[in-house]
Amino acid sequence: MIAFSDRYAAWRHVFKLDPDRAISDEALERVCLSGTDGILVGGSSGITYDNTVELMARIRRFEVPCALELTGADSAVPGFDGYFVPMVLNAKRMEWLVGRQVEALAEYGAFMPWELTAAQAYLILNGECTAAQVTEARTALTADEVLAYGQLADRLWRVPVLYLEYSGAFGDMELVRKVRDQLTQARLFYGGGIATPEQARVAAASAHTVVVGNVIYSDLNAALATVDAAKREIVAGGPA
Ligand code: 1GP
Repeated sequence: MIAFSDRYAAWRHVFKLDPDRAISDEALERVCLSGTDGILVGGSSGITYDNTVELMARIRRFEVPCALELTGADSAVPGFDGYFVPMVLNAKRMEWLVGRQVEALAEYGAFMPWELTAAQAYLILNGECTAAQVTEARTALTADEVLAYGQLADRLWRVPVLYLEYSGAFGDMELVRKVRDQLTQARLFYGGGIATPEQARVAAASAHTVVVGNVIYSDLNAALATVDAAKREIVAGGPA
């Protein structure tokens, strides 16, 4: 059996689906058969056990690997291929760094499938996005601070995934690349504003894994076009 860490280490492109947003069966089928490396299930608001389990069951009709970003005990749905537990490094509200995770572990720690679970250090860099508002993230960071957060996650805490979250806005790719280049063991996930093949290509050249979300709901064909663009960039000499 392939270890979960080996699986996501090979992801170049993933789609993120939000349990709180409607998607037709036809659109979901196209997403799942797109050739993407995985589906991440997660969102910043309105996530419940019921809408998470429903979306998982629909994705499960396809073979694509599917992981859950577990942001609260109430949406801890069994049956995913893997689980990411986000910890928002620059959240002002402590509960998003360690509070909710401790609450969830106090309840479900004994049942956690640890071999399928990875911590995800989140750095939210778009102050406008819902995740920034919910966590009251301190997003006005200098490049040096961003790099320092990267070191904290990668070297000090040895978190396996660092996620640069620009949700809704295309980020600073030069900075993303700098962060990736200093990582020693963590995988760099980048998400935010990817809506064209060219953006997917540039992001894939700057991060290990690119995450495409919103555009699935606004322009499905554009979303599907990001898959090849991201994966081709890697073949053409993207990050190892
Ligand atoms: C959101 O990082 C993901 O959590 C993807 O961002 O929705 O802007 O594509 P977009």
